[in-house]
Parts: sequence; C-alpha cells; structure tokens
Amino acid sequence: MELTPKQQTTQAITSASKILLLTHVNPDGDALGSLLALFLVLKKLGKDVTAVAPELVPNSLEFLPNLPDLAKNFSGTKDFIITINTSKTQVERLGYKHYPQENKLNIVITPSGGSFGQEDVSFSYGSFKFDLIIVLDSPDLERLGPLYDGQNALFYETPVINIDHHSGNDFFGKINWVDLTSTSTAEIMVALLESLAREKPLIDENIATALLTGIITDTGSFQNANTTPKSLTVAAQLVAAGGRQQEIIRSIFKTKPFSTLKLWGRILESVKQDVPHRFIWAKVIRKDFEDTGAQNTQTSGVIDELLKSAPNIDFVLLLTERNGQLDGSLRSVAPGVDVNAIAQLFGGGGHEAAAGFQIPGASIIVNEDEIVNKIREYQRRRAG
Ligand SMILES: [Mn+2]
Repeated sequence: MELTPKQQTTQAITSASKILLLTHVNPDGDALGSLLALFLVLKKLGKDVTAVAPELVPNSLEFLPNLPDLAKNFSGTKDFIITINTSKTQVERLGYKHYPQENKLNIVITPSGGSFGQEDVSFSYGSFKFDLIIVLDSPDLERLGPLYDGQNALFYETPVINIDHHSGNDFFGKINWVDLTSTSTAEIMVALLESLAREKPLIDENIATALLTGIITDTGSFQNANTTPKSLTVAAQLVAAGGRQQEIIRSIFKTKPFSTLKLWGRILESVKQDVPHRFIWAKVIRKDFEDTGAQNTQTSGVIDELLKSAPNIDFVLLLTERNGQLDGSLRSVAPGVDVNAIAQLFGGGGHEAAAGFQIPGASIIVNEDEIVNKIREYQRRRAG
C-alpha cells in the first residue's frame, strides 16, 4: 500500500539528520509561524536544523518566539575533495599557497621519501550540508526568491518535502503534502507534530503560539469564509497547549505603528465602490509609502480588518504599487464568491476566499481602469 504524504514526511524526517527549512519571500504569519514551530520541534528531536527566513519580517510578527534563531541565509555549496593515494608514498607535510593576482592556489604535498605521481591524485565532491529540505507554505520554488536562485544543484540533489495548502501549488517536491482543506500550513503542521511525537507530546507554549499565529493569520482571526470546524478544533488544542492567543491578537490586530495608521488612512480615502457589480477597490501608490514612511509590508491587514466590513459587496480588491509591480489582493466577502477565479484573470491565484496577482511593470495610473473593467466584465458574466 502506498504511504500517505503524512507518513512519507514523518519517515523522511525521522531518517534525516541535517535538515534545511525554507519558506516564501515576504513571509506572513503562517509562513513564519510554521517555520519556527517546525524548527523548534526538530531541535527537540535532536536534528541539526537550519531554518532560513528572508530579510523582511513585518513589525506585527516580531513577537514570535525564537525569531533570532532563524538564519538569514545558508550555504548550498559542497566541498571539492582532492584525494592522494598514500599506498606507496607517505605524506610528511601539507601546505598551500594562494596567489590571488594569478588566480591560483597551490596545494603543496611534501612526501616523506619517494615521490607522488599524477596517478596518485583523484578528485571528488563532498556531500551537501543538508540531507533533507522542507519548504513550507510556498506554491512553487520560485517563491523562495534568493533562497532558491543559484542553488539549483542543491535542490536537484537533495530530497525536497513540499508542505502547503495553496490550490496553485505545483507539486515541486519529492514528497508533496498539499492539503487544500487546511486553512493554513500551520494546521498541517499540527498533524505532522502529532505524527512525529512518539513518546511524549512535542508541542510546548512557544510552538503552540507559533502555530496559532499561522491559523489566526490565514483565517483572519476566524473571520474569513475559509474558517473550518477543523481549524477551530486545532486552534482550541493549541490554546490548551499554552498558545498565547491574546498576545497574537494584540500584536497582529491591535497594535499599529503610527505610519500604518497614516497609510491605512490613505487607503480608505481611495476606496471606490461599484454598486451594480458588487465590489469595492482601493489603491496604494508608491508616493503613499514615501509620504507616510510606511514599509511595503504595512498594507497587510487593511483588507481583512477594514475594507471587508463594507456592506452589500461580493469581494474587495486592493491594488498596491511596490517593487516595480502592481500587486492585487482579493478577499471574498459573500459566501460562495470565488476570488481565486478573479485572480486567475491576471495570472494569479490562491484560494476561494483569498487570492492575489502580480503584474510586473504595471502601475495604478496606467492599468487601474483596465483591471477594474476586466473584473466588471467577469461579474456580468457570472450574473448573466
Ligand atoms: Mn498560508
């Protein structure tokens, strides 16, 4: 009988010793929470584990436990090994001399009598520092950004486990645990931890807090339409295990830097409503970031906390100019409205309740009308 992805993942982790954990760029609460929780659990299991988080951690997630333990980068290289056959001649001394100007390095082997010949020298490669890579919450390897670029050999030769809940996941792993019924990667993590816990439960207060952060982030604090009975049950388990729910809510939803409030003010001011087509949209241009001193990440939350409360709409769209592209974020408000389908009109994707797209090189001033008109047309087709 074929093993389930959960069984395969448990086996692979049990037999690995040096494990690399990665997640996507611009990590959210689910990405970082899942990464930290798995990092802490693998440590407890005695694994040599490196968890890497890309540079930018949003202010609202700085409360997460053990953030300083995350590495900023990792080495995906392997050693080049020069082997000398010592069956006929012994080595007395070994040295090297580097000539940077001539781009050369001499390795000097002094024999203890006799001499070495070319036939005594051979070359090989050492192994990579990792024997297993686990990628969390990422629909494809490209979303790892600089952590994937230029590391092709490592990803080609090391088994990769892909754990995710996005419907657009492209099954890039050797093992693919992609569960579309999970609200979050953190929810999948809870099942993994139960499976890894042989003798004693592995979840402590910090691990529970990290995982609860993932579930709360991806369900919008259980307000999104994707909230399932299972996610509530799992969250209750995590609170019982010491997950600090109040700290999470306070940090993510109730504490806002002044620059965020100013940015959100601009966003609210920009809201437009299309009554017949039942949606609202808002926008952030580059100047809004400059004027308010807010970072690119500070838009996160404005949809779920404010825009979604608009009455009589099917969904919300937020357009953000950042990093030389136009990002669209979509949330469905009315039950049964599939914003994933709308995101796909622009080459994006996600879930029924929350989805997004990126258009490289686009801007609000040039592309807003075109985007909004395409959505209107979609709504007319859906209604008709
Ligand atoms: Mn997620």
